Amino acid sequence: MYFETRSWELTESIGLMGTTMNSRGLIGILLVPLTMCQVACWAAMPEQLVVGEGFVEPLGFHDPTPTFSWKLPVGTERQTSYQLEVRDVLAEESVWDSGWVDSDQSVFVPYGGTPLTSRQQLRWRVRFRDQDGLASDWSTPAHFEMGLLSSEDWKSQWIFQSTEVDSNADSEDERVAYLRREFPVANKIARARLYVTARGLYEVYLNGQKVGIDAFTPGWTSYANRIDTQTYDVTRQVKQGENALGAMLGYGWYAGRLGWSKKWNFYGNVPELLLQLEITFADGEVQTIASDDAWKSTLDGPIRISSIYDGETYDARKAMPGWSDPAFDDSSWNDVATSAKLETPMLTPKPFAPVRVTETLSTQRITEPESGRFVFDLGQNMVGWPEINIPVEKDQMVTIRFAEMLNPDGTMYTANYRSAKSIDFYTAASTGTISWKPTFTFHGFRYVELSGLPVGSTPSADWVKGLVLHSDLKPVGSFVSSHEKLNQLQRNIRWGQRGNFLDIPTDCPQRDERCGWTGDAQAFCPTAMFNYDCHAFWKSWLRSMRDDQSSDGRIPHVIPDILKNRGGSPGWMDAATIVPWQVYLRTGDKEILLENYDMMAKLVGWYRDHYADGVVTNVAGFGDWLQPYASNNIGDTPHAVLATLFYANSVQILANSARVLGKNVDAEKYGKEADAVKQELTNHFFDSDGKLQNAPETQTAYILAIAFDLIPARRQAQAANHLVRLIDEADGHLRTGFLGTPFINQVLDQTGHEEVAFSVLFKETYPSWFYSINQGATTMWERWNSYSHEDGFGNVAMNSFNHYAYGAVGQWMYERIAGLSPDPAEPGYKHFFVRPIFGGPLTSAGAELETAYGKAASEWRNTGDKVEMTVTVPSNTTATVVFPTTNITAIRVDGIVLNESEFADAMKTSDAGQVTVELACGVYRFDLLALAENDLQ
Ligand code: RAM
Repeated sequence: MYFETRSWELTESIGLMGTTMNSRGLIGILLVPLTMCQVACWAAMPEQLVVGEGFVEPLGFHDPTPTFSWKLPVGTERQTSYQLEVRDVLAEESVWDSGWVDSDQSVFVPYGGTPLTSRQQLRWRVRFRDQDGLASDWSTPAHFEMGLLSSEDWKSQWIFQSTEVDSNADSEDERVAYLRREFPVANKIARARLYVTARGLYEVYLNGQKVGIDAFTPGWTSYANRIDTQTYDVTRQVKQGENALGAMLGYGWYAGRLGWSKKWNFYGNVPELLLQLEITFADGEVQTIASDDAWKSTLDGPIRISSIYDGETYDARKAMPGWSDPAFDDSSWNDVATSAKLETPMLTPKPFAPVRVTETLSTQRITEPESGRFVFDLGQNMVGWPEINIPVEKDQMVTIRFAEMLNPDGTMYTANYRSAKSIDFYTAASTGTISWKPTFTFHGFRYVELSGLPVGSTPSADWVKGLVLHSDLKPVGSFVSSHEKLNQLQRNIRWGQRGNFLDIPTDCPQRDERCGWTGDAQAFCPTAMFNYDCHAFWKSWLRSMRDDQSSDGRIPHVIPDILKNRGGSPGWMDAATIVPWQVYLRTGDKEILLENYDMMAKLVGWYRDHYADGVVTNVAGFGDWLQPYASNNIGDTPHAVLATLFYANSVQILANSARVLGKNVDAEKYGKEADAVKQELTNHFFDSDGKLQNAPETQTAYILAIAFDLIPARRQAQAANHLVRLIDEADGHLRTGFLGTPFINQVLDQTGHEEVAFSVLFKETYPSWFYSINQGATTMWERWNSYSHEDGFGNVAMNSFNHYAYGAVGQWMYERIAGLSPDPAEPGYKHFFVRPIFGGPLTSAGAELETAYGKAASEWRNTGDKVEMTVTVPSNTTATVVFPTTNITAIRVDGIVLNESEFADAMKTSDAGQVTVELACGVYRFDLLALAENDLQ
């Protein structure tokens, strides 16, 4: 019976392939290997089932009304209907059956059953009908399990070590607390779940073994409003008989030093733990071990101090072997203090991936610039921990220092950490070899310096490794070209993202800052979405933004807000509109607009209250931050200009969001407001020649007015000419800061100045992307000249070597150099554009993106007599290829002129006269024969 079913499936698959091949006209040579694979292993069922924002079989899921997404098998053109079933595993009953639904929607399909409840275990499966009406088999089922969805689920108490009872504690120290309790388990265990969180940072141990592989849990949210919780399956770690739970508590972002002044440490004074271990026995009985007054604690463990900024001090002589095993003697430990009130209104499962070690870097080079101080070069500026394996001498303290750069004499350059000490200390209990890494601190570094080693030690490369830490997001995109420096730029952008996506999007990861700066985040968001799947990451951060929005509508400068100054900086505050819109555009998830809609409207309201006759007034902020050659940090573009341009952009995004959400009255109202502001600002700030008036001319003012589409088309063309003039006057260089830089290439390109766009990007001299690379950058820098061979280090007051903001150019590299961009009309790559430009010194470029539907890709290669283009369109999507030419006869598909090929009907001409072709899923190869100058567009 089984065999018969399979063979029936296979015949159908092969038949299906035959039809789809013909109807899609794929290029034979590329299709052959694909087809062979499909005959051998293809099963016509949906694959890669995920819940919510890309969660694969999550444990401790957060959303009681999730969405479901699946991919169609390669070779299926499109879905015409689907059926989805969700079952409760323990109750063995269906909780939702969608029935057959006529729809091509295969991503973010909303759950239609009764809201899911805490601890519920679910299994779901889906099937679909394809373009020919053929039904697939059911998918392999996927599981997920809910976490504790409400604060009400917690029967535990917050527990902590009060510093008053411990003479070892100094009030200035961020002393790590160790907590423990033992418990017997009498029956046979069916399953065990650990639900846990902290005000501060925690690591939990069960019977001597760390639970999970996550770091920096529970992460950083607006703690007064929400604290995330974790769920772990500990069935295998709990045993019948005696057990012990242990926890370490670090001060972290909650109680530790934050910001460049002690006064901003306001969340709480000491870290606290909340924990609930639920053991279900074979007979269904549940035993719960909670955090409560049965726990004991001490501050006298080996981690003496651990501070995010300052580093960790470890004294191995204080090690407490077996402290989280049963039968440890804790008689010298204190009773914990408890607080029964949960206080934080929301304790909910963490809605995105935790921080984990994602890569280990090896030492590339060792130097000894000063006697007894060994400097290990990891070859890459990174964020995380050192892992040291070194010889030590009893009672000797090894000092571990970090630096992103070296001074000219080879010593560590640490001045740019400002007040963050960022030093780890290890004191040895006995002579021998040790292996160690810190726990509740992280460092931003390329170099590690060890001193205090046994006299006469000869260092070796395996003494130091770099453990790279960041939110464990799935890499989804890649960009590569024929130009090594452009590829280095792409690597630097990715490293900038990895270094600054440690639970929240930070400005920098190394100095006494490391905050969720909103301006940097909105600038980098589109690029970030190409490199990693950060959909859920942004969603969570936006929740903190909603929590911290001030009542008058302003968005604080940093989220979570530790500055407590309520914000108000144009371009920074607008993260509230730009980030939700960009995430929607790139995922198709409408919920992100819905969740943030009120926040957007409140921000727009604030702008409105400060606006009259074409200008937003009474506004301050960071301006066009760090514009080169400006008289101060805020650049030359006045606040009023920036505020007005961002107001117009934000109200337009609000109107667009209202339209997407079907809020038609709002859409019309805000649409009118946007139109009026645009018209008035045009009249106020631009003369009839598109030249700036009532304000100094700056590149950024022109760039933003065009990028946000705020001035009429004719004036945009004129304004672009003025922009090009300003760039000429700057000897072909940018004069833009954090706000203008992200759009400079895009604006030049969209206004017909592609070659200027390329030349700005490929400039080797200051200020430019390649300039930093020429000075040795392995990630993005805060300033183009944070260091230069000629002048040394930049202004130490703000000199980060890991600052992703200027990495925002990655968007243009993906979208235009490689040519892959989403379509706002069918977001999330349901339909997308392939619009490469073959410019600059490049002979090839390409990008791949794993969309929710499957892989989309665009590659081109100029062989001299032709440009070969390869386009990949995933199942259930369509794409429009826009060829950079008006000459149809130059385009060949499989050697045949395009308008004589089977694509003739799918061809169109764009408004600009360029040839376009509409494609269904498949892999396509086009050849563009040598183009005459005047054919190029
Ligand atoms: C700096 C931060 C950040 C920037 C603000 C205005 O301190 O590093 O990048 O957004 O200032």
